[in-house]
Parts: sequence; C-alpha cells; structure tokens
Amino acid sequence: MQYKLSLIFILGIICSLSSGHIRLWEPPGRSTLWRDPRFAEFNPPMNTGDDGVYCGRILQPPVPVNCGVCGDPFADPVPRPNEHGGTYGNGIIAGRFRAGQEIQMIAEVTIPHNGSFHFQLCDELPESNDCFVGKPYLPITTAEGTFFEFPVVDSRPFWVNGTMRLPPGVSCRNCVLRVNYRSGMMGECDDGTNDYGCGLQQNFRMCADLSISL
Ligand SMILES: [Cu+2]
Repeated sequence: MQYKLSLIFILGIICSLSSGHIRLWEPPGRSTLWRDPRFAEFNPPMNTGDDGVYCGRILQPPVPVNCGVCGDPFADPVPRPNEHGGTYGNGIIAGRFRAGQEIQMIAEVTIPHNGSFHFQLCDELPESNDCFVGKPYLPITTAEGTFFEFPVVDSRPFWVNGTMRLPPGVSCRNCVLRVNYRSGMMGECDDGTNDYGCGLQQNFRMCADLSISL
C-alpha cells in the first residue's frame, strides 16, 4: 500500500511538471491548428499546452461535473479559451466532410495514463454540454480493430492513426467534434476498494470545428 501511494504521488508530480497527454492532429483541435501548415493563412493562436487541456487539472468522476465543455477550467469566464468565441475557438474549419463519411483520425498520446478516449459530435454552435450529452460515440478504426472507447494501454507515448465514422444524416456548417480522454489510474471504487480507473481521474478534452454536408 505504501508503495502504491508513493507511486501515485510520483505520477502526480510527473503530471504536474508536464502539461501533456492527448493532442488531436487530424482533424486538428482548436488549440493545435497553429501546428498545422495547412492553416497558417488563418494565423491560429498558439497554444503550446494543446495536449494538456484537462479541466484546470481538477480530477473528474466518470461523467465530468466541473470541466469546461472543451476541457478548460470550469471557473473560466464563458466563452472559455477552447470554446466557440474563446481564444482558440474562432471558427477555423479543421475539415470539410460529408455526413456518414469515414474520415482520417490522428491523435498523439503524449503521456499515457491507461483509461480510454472517445469522440462525439455536437451539431450546434456554440457547443454545449447539453449538446454532447447522449450523442453517440463515433466508431474509431485502427489496425487493432474498431472501438467506441479507444483503450490506452501503452506505457510510452504513442500515436493513434486510424479512421472515424461520422454520424449518417448529421450535417452542419460548423459542427464541433470533441475527444474526451479519461485516465485509468489508481483510484477509489464505489465499494471502497482501490483499482485502476476508479474514482476521480484526469480528464482531457479537445474540440475541433468541422463542416459537414449531406
Ligand atoms: Cu497525467
């Protein structure tokens, strides 16, 4: 137990020293557009912490309760930096697609902490928590198979290179794609025991603007 606790402590230090954990390259997240030369003409604002947008470092239950809709600190004034109308949410369309299309998906997990991530699509602007609640998870296909929740099992930084199926019949001039990565570190379960993935976890989010036609 002593060993486990000190391990958690050490991991906590590693986490707090580095921003880090997931970056959405394709379609590029709002905070990552600046890294992509295809969008240089739009002069997207630079966010070097684009892989560390995690609810202001506040750990979250399985359904996040105090986290910005696109991962910013909940206490930030709305629109928060990664939300539509915020610093990084200035309506630059990261990709133009057709409803139901299978699109490329590239994500970089810069610090893996077990757990899993999923994608959802909101068809309203500004995006809202209510819009994402209940929306289906988009199927992600890689060499490993097809997943609605993509499991993070590697212990070293890795890339996920695959495809993702957009929902059929959903179109919008500016849809909002969101990735949500919940870590699977040691935590307290409902029955009082400790196990990986239980209790409060780090929760990363990133939103991207897509234009989807029928
Ligand atoms: Cu971490």
